[in-house]
Amino acid sequence: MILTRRALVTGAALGAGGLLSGCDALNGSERFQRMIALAEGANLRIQRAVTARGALAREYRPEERSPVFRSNGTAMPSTPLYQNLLAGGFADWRLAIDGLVARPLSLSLGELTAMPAREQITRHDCVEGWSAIGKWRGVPLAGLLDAAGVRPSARYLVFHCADLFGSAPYYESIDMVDARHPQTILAYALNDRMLPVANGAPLRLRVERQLGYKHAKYLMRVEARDTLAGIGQGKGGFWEDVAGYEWYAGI
Ligand SMILES: Nc1nc2c(c(=O)[nH]1)N[C@H]1C(S)=C(S)[C@@H](COP(=O)(O)O)O[C@H]1N2
Ligand SMILES: [Mo]
Repeated sequence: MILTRRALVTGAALGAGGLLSGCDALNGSERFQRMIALAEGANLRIQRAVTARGALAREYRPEERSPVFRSNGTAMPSTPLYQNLLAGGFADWRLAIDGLVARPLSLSLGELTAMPAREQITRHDCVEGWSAIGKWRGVPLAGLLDAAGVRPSARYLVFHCADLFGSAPYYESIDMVDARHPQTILAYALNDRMLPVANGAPLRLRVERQLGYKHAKYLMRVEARDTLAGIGQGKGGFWEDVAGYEWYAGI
């Protein structure tokens, strides 16, 4: 049975006159009409959701960059571990990629900067009411996930950071759709210079379709997991835990 809009309309119109048979009778039923309307609505919502998630964030021209890319949240992690890594020029820093992966990785800054890179000039939007446009250079996360052999059971990536708020480490998480988005990179440079400490040195996440607080700075570890339970208070991020921010902060 092929349903066209015309058939539905005709069915509905004829329904009043009682001249119905077969499919037309079905088309005329109010319950059936409602069902079709609901299904169309659901399809549209799913369609929009799928296409929207994969769409690229706008990229800007070099001259559109903000004169200063301000810092927010932690500007200088105070832990002895981070201070030691910073004092050594991050020569001893490693990024761990582990959890639900076939091949856990431990990558130095030199190894990361030698990998194929992506550059993008994007706008960062913070919920606190400011935006800034900057040029980021970093390693596409999708390639790193393939190198680590992320398991099909992994549903989330959790980003563990070096800075603490009191005794709570900053952390964030994203799903695999955002993890494999072409503009999702682990960035080590801002505006053609190595990342300043205030902006997350030596490595920070750029997840361009989401708000600022999702872009975890001071990365130490990327953990592939099947649940967000058991980390922090279980809401998937520091601000989600302490202030009820949305876990999916799509823009
Ligand atoms: N580790 C860590 N990551 C973080 C934060 C933080 O305090 N610590 N602040 C978040 C917020 S709210 C924003 S808006 C951006 C700010 O990035 P910027 O300092 O480069 O401007 O980093 C996000 N990532
Ligand atoms: Mo923010």
